[in-house]
Amino acid sequence: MRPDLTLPAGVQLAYGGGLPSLLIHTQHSFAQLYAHGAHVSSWMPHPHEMILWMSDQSVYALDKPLRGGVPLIFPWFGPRADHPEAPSHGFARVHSWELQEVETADDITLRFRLASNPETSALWPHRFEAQFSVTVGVALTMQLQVTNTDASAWSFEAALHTYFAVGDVRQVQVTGLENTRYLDKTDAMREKTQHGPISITSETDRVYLDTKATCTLHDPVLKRRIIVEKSGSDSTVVWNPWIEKAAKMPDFGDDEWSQMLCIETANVGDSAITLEAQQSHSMSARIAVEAAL
Ligand code: TA6
Repeated sequence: MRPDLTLPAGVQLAYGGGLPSLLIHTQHSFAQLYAHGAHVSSWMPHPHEMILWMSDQSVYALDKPLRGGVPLIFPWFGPRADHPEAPSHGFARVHSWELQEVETADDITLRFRLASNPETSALWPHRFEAQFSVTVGVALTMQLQVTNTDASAWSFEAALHTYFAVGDVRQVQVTGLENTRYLDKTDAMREKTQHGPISITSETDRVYLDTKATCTLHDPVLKRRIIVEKSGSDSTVVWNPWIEKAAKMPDFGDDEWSQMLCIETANVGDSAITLEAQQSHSMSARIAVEAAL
């Protein structure tokens, strides 16, 4: 946190579970965020239950990402090509971001910053500045802005790797990606086309291509629809590990797979972003919830 920053009403520092966090209370909702990874771990708009899913097995340590909420993926997605030693999904989610500003109105907006430093440069030899802003209110809005502060162009991938809480993943549907091409990571990255709404009947790991679409997660068990609008993003990733994969992850409870689904606002693969020197790019997601009785 910036040393001269004072926290306004509605924002409290909390200690517990291994890492300091910020508890955000507005008239419309509650959220919890960590400076570690600028990680939103919880969001609950009244009168709904928690919208984001967190594993009961998540680790809360500076060298590990939290399991659940909204991991910030930057500057690469997945394993880094030709760098098996590099952390999966980049370093942003395991770095401490500095809380720069808190703005309170009806909603509360928090702005975090991460800039290149010797640690990041050892992993990725480019100078950058990343700003992540979160607005907590009736909706949850998140924006990742990346600036190339270097002297030459470079490319990056990014994702808001959002874990949504669901009543039973086998009963949900996702609409908005009909007729969209995707790479199926469970089938040797074969390119396929989405026919009809997405249902989850086995391990699902798909990168939907060239899409700016709003997605809706229909949850008949929790009787709600979660709407994910986005801008500055041309990829959407949909992921559920299912039974076997979940059992193999130490920070993921064996029976938790049916309680979550990731719908990730992203720019990955062919949608990676190239920035010229001093150029910036913003990607944002707006999450809203409707009762669906
Ligand atoms: O976004 C889906 C994915 O790339 C899956 O392949 C799976 O690896 C998931 O991310 C979680 O990755 P993590 O490194 O957080 O365990």
